[in-house]
Amino acid sequence: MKQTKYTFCRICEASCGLIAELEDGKITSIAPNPDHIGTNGFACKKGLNQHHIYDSPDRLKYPLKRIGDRFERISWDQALQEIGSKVKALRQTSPQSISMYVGTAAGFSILHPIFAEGFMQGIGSHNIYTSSTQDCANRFASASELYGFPFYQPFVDLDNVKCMIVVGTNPVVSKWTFLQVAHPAQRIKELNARGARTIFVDPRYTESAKVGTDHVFIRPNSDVFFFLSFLHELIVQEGIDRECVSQYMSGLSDLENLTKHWPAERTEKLTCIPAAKLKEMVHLYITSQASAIVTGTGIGMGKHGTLAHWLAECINAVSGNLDRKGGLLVGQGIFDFGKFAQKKNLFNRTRRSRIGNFREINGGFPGGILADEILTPGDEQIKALFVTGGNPLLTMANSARLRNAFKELELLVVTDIHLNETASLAHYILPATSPLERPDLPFVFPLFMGMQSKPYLAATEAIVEPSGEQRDEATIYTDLASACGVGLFGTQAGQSALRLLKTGNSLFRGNKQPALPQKFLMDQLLRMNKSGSFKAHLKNVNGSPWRGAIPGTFLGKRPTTDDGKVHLAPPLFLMQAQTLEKVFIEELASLESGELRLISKREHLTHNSWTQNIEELTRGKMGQTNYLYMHRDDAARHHLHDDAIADIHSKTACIRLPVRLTDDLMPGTVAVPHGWGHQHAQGLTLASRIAGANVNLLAADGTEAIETLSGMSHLSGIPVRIEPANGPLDTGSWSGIAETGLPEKSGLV
Ligand SMILES: Nc1nc2c(c(=O)[nH]1)N[C@H]1C(S)=C(S)[C@@H](COP(=O)(O)OP(=O)(O)OC[C@H]3O[C@@H](n4cnc5c(=O)[nH]c(N)nc54)[C@H](O)[C@@H]3O)O[C@H]1N2
Ligand SMILES: Nc1nc2c(c(=O)[nH]1)N[C@H]1C(S)=C(S)[C@@H](COP(=O)(O)OP(=O)(O)OC[C@H]3O[C@@H](n4cnc5c(=O)[nH]c(N)nc54)[C@H](O)[C@@H]3O)O[C@H]1N2
Ligand code: SF4
Ligand SMILES: [Mo]
Repeated sequence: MKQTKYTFCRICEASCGLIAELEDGKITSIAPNPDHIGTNGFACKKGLNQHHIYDSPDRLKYPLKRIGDRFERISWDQALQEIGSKVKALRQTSPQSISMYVGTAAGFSILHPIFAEGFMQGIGSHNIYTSSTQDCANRFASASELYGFPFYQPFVDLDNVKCMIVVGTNPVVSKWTFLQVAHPAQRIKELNARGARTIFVDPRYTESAKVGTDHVFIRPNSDVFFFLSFLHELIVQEGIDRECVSQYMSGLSDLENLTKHWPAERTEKLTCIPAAKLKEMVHLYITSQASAIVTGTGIGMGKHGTLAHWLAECINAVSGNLDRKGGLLVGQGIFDFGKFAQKKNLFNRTRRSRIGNFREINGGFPGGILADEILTPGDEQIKALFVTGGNPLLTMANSARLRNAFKELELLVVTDIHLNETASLAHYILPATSPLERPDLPFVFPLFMGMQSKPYLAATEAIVEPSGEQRDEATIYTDLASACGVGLFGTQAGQSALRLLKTGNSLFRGNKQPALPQKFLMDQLLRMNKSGSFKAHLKNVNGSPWRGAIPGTFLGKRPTTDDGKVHLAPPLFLMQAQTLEKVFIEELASLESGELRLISKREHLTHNSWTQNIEELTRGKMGQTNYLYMHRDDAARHHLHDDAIADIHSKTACIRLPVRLTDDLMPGTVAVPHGWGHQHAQGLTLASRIAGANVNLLAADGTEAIETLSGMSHLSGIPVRIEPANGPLDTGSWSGIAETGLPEKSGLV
């Protein structure tokens, strides 16, 4: 039987509206939905081919248990019971010995992260790690200090902005971050067509920069100095909206004191942005009247991501562009999340990590100390880890060390749709439903914070049934809580209610896996917040019109700082800024020595580490390996040419990759895409046969390698040394290439 079903994509923030064609319950094709009011017929190749990922013969269908170096199918009852009894035993000694890593795929389901967090609350452990210290904890740390709430993330008013300065994000490939924008290339072109200036500040002449009106190269990791000079110049050119600042903000004089040491003439040597160019940019930013600086992971993954992001936010705020038409808006979702969080004291936990004394940011500790937390003996040493919707062994810093740490765990439970490299080390693997096998509401940022460039609300059914025993994560974590003898969210009454709901719902599911009534739970969320019903939104297959972010609704009204003002100069940040003199000297020395800096590079056809197991996304030369991208002058200096094989050395490891020459990188900067190097994944048949190396072998972990204000790992701007390879192309090693030049093979278990 043929059917047509409407849904939306849950791979990235664009959340494109999709139409799936089905035959006998299986998806045969996916097309963009041309009538969708938010995404207007846009979708990318990943989204349109996702059914091949979920229908792959490698898809996890049953719970698995590792016996020796093999996995055996077991029943859900056995898996839950055995995991539960191990957790109970560990919990008696220390609840903190049980930890969780929440990956980015979890964020693309509304219930998954809530129930995973609820499980950890039930366990009584605060040892939670998330992929946010790989991508955005700097933004959360900054917003917590400035506005009192991590999720106040101002976003550009794309419809009205006249001068947009984009620093460290490549929306044409990534499809924007911290804002839902479908078809970014078209949106940027629309801006240009109505006379706006779109300036990209990036060490690479990116796909986005090519669409923008201007591009400026910047030395990796020097953004903090660029923003210091920008703010300095903004003050000199009298671009401060003093009335707005005095009414709604505090701390301007501290910023003035800080920036006076950093005129553009001083920082140009390091940033490689001529002072005259920066002054011109500031002039344009001031005179355009509707301006915005937009940042992304390029600065977050750098060394001083929190300070850099903080300064960018300050520039937007003190110039009067925050909360103004054409500047930056602070959205609101189906409820006032900021007020709610303040009332419930949600994000003000003050715990410190056992290793390194790091603060919790958004209820999570830095991923960069996870290996140390596992390897360092002590009362709260981590002995068990739940990994949910992530693949830390490819995506986190110093993967080789992390992998050795994971081998020491007494219990590793991975909930995923594939047997990836992290799952390959697990004691138990729990198969999850795929995005298209679960009902859902939009991504948390639009739903809770209104972070959309075209506002709408939507709901989707599960459009296909799982073909095995896969379960949704809300059900998995409720069952795990029962098996571990704890109540989800720490309440036994709540746990009993959820169990009842699940039993009731499962009665009507015939042969299907038992499950919580997900649609009912999401319906309650909508109704509680007077946002319609799940059913009503389902009917609007093209999205339901929704209120957009309104200028003038934030300042003086919603910040949740103690005095309701924007705190421009948090003491913690000012203190950290004192170290910048030393940093500047070191960075300059590095530049002058000709030291190469390695940055990341996202690609159209890969999504972090999980899209390389299907033919549709790996065809052609570019789909068979990642490359080392180099400027041709750098390559010549290092005796390298197109397709030559290079060894890339960092402080932690060496990886070997073929070279691709480009004129798009600034000299002194090289780039390697992440998420590659699947040779040790037991269950990724295709991906494990293709080439490529894991670039995160080159990133350092441990307390010294972490950005202290936010706990961010340093994954971009890494100092590297490059030379022609003195051995064969790497076909898959965990510790990189040994110094002898021979690929070091390590066994799986
Ligand atoms: N060098 C370098 N490293 C980086 C980055 C970089 O730019 N450079 N980028 C970083 C960024 S931005 C991020 S967010 C992190 C990502 O880090 P992770 O979240 O650890 O990695 P992903 O590869 O996104 O892993 C997602 C996993 O979820 C699984 N999955 C997909 N759908 C579902 C589902 O519905 N349920 C469940 N349970 N699992 C599902 C996939 O199979 C995959 O294994 O890594 C980062 N690491
Ligand atoms: N196709 C695809 N789309 C994705 C993903 C994917 O893996 N593939 N991942 C998704 C995820 S999880 C996220 S978080 C978002 C991230 O979305 P973005 O933040 O847009 O990520 P990138 O595309 O990596 O853009 C980072 C940019 O920063 C630049 N850069 C690197 N170092 C520096 C520096 O020191 N200074 C400056 N100024 N720039 C620098 C890089 O050259 C790059 O252009 O993308 C999402 N979308
Ligand atoms: S752009 Fe993102 S949301 Fe849209 S189809 Fe591609 S992966 Fe899915
Ligand atoms: Mo991310």
